Amino acid sequence: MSLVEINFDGIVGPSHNYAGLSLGNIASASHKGDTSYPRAAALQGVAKMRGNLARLGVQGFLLPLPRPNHALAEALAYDGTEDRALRAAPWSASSMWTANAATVSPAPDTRDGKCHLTPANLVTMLHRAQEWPDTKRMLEVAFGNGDHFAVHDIAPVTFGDEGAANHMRFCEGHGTAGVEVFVFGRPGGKFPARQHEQSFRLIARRHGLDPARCVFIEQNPAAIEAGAFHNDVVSVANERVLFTHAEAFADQQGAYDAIRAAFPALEVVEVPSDAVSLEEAIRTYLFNAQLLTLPDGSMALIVPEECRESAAVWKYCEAMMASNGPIREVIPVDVRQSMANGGGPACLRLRVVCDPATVDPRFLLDEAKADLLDQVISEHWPEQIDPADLWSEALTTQVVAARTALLAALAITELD
Ligand code: SUG
Repeated sequence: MSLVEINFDGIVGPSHNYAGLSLGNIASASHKGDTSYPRAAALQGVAKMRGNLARLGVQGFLLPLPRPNHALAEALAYDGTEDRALRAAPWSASSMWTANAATVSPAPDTRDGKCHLTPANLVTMLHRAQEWPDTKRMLEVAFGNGDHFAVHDIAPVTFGDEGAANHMRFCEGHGTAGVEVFVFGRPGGKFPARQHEQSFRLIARRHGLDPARCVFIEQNPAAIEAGAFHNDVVSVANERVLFTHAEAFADQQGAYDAIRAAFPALEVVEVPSDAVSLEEAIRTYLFNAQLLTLPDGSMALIVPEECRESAAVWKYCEAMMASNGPIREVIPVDVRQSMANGGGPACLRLRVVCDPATVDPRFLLDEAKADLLDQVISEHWPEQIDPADLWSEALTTQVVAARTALLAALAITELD
C-alpha cells in the first residue's frame, strides 16, 4: 500500500457571497456587502486543483453543502428580517474552506493503523456551525472504507474546534510516522479564539495518537488580534519544514523547542517581522500557502497572487528562492474570490495521507473530471450575487439546481 498526501479542495459553492459574517476575519469584514462572483470563484478553485494535479499526480475534492439551509433558517425563526447575519448564515458557502472540515491523523500515527478523521464542530461562528452534519455525511462517503478510515463524531460543542487549519504534522516522509502539532487560542482577546485546547486534546486521544508524539502550542494572542483567526494564516508545515511568521506563537522559541523535542529533524524557516510585518503577512496570506513536496523531493510554496503584489512579501520570496533553504519555488495562484472572504490556497484544501485506492474514486480528480467540473460550473453557477439577492426565488432555484447538477454529473446521488 502506498501512502501519499492528497489535497481535497472544496469546490466553491454556487451561493458564495460576501456577508461579512466572520468577526476577527479582516477580509470577510472588509468585503461585507460586496457583489460576489460564484462562477469565477469556483473556476479559480478548479484551476488551482488542475495545477496541483499536474504537479503531484493526485488531487481530491469535496462538494459544496446544500444551500440555502432551510433547517437553519427554521431553527433561527428567520422571518424575513433584514438582520444581515440571520439573513445570510443559511446561504454561506463557507464549506469551501475544507481546512476546517476535519482534523486528520494519518494511519502511521494511530494505534489501530487507520486514518482517523474528526469533523470540526466550528461552533464559534453561526454560519460555520451548520456545516458539520453535512460534512460528516460526506466524509463517511468519501472515506467510507472502514478497513482504512475511521470518521468520528464532532468534539462536544462546549469546546470550539476548527479542524486542520490549526493542526500541523511533521514527518520524514508523508507515509512515515509523524509528530502532530495542535495549535489553540486562549479566549479573552478582542476577537474569538476559535480553536480550544480541550477539543484538540480529546481528538488526539480519540485518534489513538502516541502522547509522546503530540505537541500542544498556544497561538500568539497578538496574532489573533491582528486577524490570524486560524493558525494557518501565520504558519504552514510540510514534512520536516515549518514555514512560519516570527510572531505566530505565544512563546515562539518554546514552540520550536517543544516540536524539536518530539521531532529532532525540524527545520524552521522563520520570516522576521522586519522583513514582513504581521499585518502584511495577514493581508497577503503568505503563510496560507500549500507547502508541497514535488516528485523530485524539492518543496514548492503555492501562495495567493496577492503575495506577488506586495513589495515586502515578494522581496522575501525572491530571496528565499535564491537561498539554500528547503523552499525553492514560490508559485502564485489566483484565488481572489475566496481571498476576499479570508480563504487562501491552504484554507481551500484538506490534507489526507492515505492510499488513493482506498478513497471513493468519485472524490478524486483527473483532467477529464476537471473539464466536467468546469462545464457544470460554467453552465449552472450564478455569475454574481448581491447580498440583497439572498432568499430571492430565482436565486434559490438556481443555487439548488446548480448543486443537484454537480451531484448528478459526479454520480454522488446519496448526498442529494
Ligand atoms: O471561517 N470565512 C472563513 C474563512 C476560513 C479560512 N480558513 C482557514 N484559515 N483555514 C472563516 O472565517 C467568511 C464568510 C462571510 O463573511 O460571509 C468566512 O466564513
